[in-house]
Amino acid sequence: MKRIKKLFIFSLLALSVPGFAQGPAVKSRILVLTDIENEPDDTQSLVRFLTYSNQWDIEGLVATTSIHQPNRVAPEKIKQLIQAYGKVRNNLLLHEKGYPTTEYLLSITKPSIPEFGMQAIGDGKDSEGSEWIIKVIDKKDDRPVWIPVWGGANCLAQALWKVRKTRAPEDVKQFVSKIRMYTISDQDDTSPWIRKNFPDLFYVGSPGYHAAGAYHYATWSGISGDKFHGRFVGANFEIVDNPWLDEHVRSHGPLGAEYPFTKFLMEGDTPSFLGLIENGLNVPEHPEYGGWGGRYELYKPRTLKYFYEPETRPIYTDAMDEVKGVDGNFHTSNKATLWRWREAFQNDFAARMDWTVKPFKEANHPPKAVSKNGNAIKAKTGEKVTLSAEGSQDPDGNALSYEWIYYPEPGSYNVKEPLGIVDAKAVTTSFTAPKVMQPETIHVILAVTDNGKPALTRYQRVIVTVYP
Ligand SMILES: [Ca+2]
Ligand SMILES: [Ca+2]
Repeated sequence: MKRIKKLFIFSLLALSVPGFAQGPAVKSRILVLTDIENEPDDTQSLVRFLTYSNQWDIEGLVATTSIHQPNRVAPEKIKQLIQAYGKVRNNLLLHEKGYPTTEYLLSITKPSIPEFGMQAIGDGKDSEGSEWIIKVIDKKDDRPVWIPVWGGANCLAQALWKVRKTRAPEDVKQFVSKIRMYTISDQDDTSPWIRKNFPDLFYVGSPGYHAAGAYHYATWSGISGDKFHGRFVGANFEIVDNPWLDEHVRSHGPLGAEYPFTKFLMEGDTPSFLGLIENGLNVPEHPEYGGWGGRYELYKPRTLKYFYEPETRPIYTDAMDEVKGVDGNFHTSNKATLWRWREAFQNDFAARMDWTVKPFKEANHPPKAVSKNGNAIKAKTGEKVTLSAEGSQDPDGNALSYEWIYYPEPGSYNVKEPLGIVDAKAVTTSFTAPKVMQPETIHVILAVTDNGKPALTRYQRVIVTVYP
């Protein structure tokens, strides 16, 4: 009875606000592998991750090794951060529902074995972590399991090794089909091993590579890259630098106090889950669409930094966007696919840190962006395509501003010239469907930003298919 009522209410909501249909009705399942304690940035990433823990069904937090920390795993550090989160959980619940309990999070925190790379693969190398990974993937649940890999991948490699050794090929295939893996470069030699041995595995990774006498930085470095890490002159560095983090994160209660000072780059591991946040822009199953975590296209990657092995298969890897930077110039780079959203995802994190210490009325909450005409529009060449954000709203009653962004790169049309959107800052606007020779897709992103502090942005992605 209750269920029917819920379904009824949900369908009413879906009818009244069509854009909500792609909202968080189904949460993503996530299992994180982290070489936490190798340097400050895993700890930083885990603080941010915990403030979003109500967005997902978190199913595992596994402490691993990596090239930077080959003989140690540090589950105790994960537990320390969960305890700090426990002190602010009640306050987070004033702002949004669904934050998991500390008891639950502690129960899914597991260690891998403290050995490096392929040395930890084979008979007798099972660990609490690798057994847990198998258990989570085997669960009777049709949703895939997203596995952000912040260090080495050998705990997952051992799980795959064991499943392949003990199961029939079709069962291995089924197991692999549930995995969605994102690695922050190759931090041990099991990443290339996984790619080679499991060619069907959904794999997103940006290794960075040497070419033409220069090192090309991995997409993930766009999270906070600075002069030292490749001079991303178009990106705003101030909002990822220590003074900003002092003001908006470290000064904020028991969880903020756990956020360490940045030694190299802020949160190098965070791009692995930024693209899983429900914001209306991110479409996790389509890394080539682009989102807060950057954009990745399916092809064979270049030579890898640490563990060279000829690549045998395509993965989702570095894609290029042309983006206007804060310096006023256009930049075409893989890092730009990530730093283009930096202000929005930093403000979002700052608001969530406010949630850990402030009452509802003193903090900001994101608007709800609505695309009145839905997320898939069909049009013929020469036809007028109407775009409307009518019905967008803000839970704090903030004033909203609108921006319709033509995003050429993910579409098949992919023409860099402006699309001719009549007034890109209006609630309702239009453009004329361009001339095409065959059906082509055009991605238009609606960004709705409130005037709260900090200003928060939510999106709708409208994919217009144009027919000749
Ligand atoms: Ca790491
Ligand atoms: Ca607001």
